[in-house]
Amino acid sequence: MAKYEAPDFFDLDSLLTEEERMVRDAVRDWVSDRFMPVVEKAYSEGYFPKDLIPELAELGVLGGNLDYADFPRLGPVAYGLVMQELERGDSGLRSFVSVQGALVMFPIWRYGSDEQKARWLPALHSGEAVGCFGLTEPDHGSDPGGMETKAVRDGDGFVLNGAKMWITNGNMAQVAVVWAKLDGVIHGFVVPTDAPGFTVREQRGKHSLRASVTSELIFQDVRLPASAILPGAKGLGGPLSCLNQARYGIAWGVVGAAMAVYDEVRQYGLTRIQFGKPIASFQLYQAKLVESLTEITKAQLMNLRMGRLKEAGGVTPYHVSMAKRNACHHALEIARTGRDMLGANGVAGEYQTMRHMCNLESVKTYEGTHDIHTLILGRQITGLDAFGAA
Ligand code: TGC
Ligand code: FAD
Repeated sequence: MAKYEAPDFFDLDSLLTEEERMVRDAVRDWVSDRFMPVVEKAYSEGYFPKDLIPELAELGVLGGNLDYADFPRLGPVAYGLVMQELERGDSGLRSFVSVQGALVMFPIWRYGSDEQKARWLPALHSGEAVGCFGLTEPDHGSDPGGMETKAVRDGDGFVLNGAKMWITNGNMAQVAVVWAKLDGVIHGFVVPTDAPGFTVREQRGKHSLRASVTSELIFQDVRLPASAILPGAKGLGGPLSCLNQARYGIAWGVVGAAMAVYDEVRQYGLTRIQFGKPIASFQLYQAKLVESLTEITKAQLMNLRMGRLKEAGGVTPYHVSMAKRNACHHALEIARTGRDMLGANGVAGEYQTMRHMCNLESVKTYEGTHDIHTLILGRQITGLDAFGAA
């Protein structure tokens, strides 16, 4: 495989701090040296390379942005760059880190008791424990407010019943952050996956995110102590605030996947000869490269601005929705076009473009589909709610 040359057409590198560049370069090198050699086998055989978790922990990327104990406290831009570099490797790798940090550690850190924080945050940061986040249900995806999973009071504690589906990291997790209705209001519960009555089933047969574990969670009379509830979260705003964190990372991440595709296709075009010339010398090939690089550059600029706003405390969920929606749409289009530009080699596992393309189909769907982010932004722009419109 040719050495990766990351596209940076507008010299955004010069707008980064030295620390941000160092963090980015450390993760970029780790992905090249440690992840790229194993990703194709993991993807084709359908497993997450768990043995690399201690190395990810060593890089400080598991919840590394949280202000807790001796965590490295990565700033928003450094965190975004980490996501970009991880997803340059594979969306499944970024998903693992996103879920662990933004969807499991973040709610415990933001809404948890001191006891929950002490029990789980250090273990999740060091990779000794893996977490998963259960919001989606078989009958409630885009509309999580309709969830049927229910907790009822039982003495001092609770009893949990219901099911979650499409849950990243499920079968690898020791702990699940589960969202359920208690007296009709959504609350979060920190549930050890070995609790009696808790069953986890892997969802096999995906044609996307194959190097990521996806599972169904089933709760049948799972008894929980009073200390299992997240004391600070009440209502749908609880899980949605976690999604703001994860969607922020996805906006950066998918640009990494698009950068990997662009680099592969550009290098291929320079060496693949047809009609006696490199195919990159043909105008149609160049036009596709130009479109791809332009969209990558626009998304990189949007992400950097979003990161600086986040640093200053000025980012809103609407900025995040626009960045996630835009970056996923264009990354997927770039990957689809890139697959075509590689000809027959575009379907071979030796090249990474089709793997990214298949992954991005999921990334466009999860954490709010393209349509749902359109409706979120449409409501913000007009003040009119089109979610339930006929
Ligand atoms: P709506 O009326 O808009 O809001 C209900 C309450 O929530 C508050 N809220 C937010 N709070 C924080 N951040 C946000 N982004 C928020 N959006 C809304 C809102 O203020 C309100 O609060 P209150 O106090 O007034 O009750 O809700 P709605 O029922 O109209 O629903 C719309 C909504 C927002 C749920 C929908 O647009 C949506 O986002 N659906 C998408 C669901 C989704 O993204 N699921 C993701 C599951 S996790 C996942 O996919 C992980 S993949 C990870 C990986 O592998 O990387
Ligand atoms: P649906 O909500 O059924 O939507 C189907 C289609 O209808 C979409 O095109 C959608 O845009 C459209 N649609 C829905 N509502 C409207 C509307 N009002 N107007 C117009 N169009 C609409 N969830 C978790 O909780 N935790 C996880 O860790 C997790 N990991 C995932 C990993 C993978 C690989 C995948 C694929 C999904 C994961 N999810 C997870 C679930 C994901 O968040 C949901 O799939 C997503 O929110 C969409 O829900 P749905 O699949 O039920 O689609």
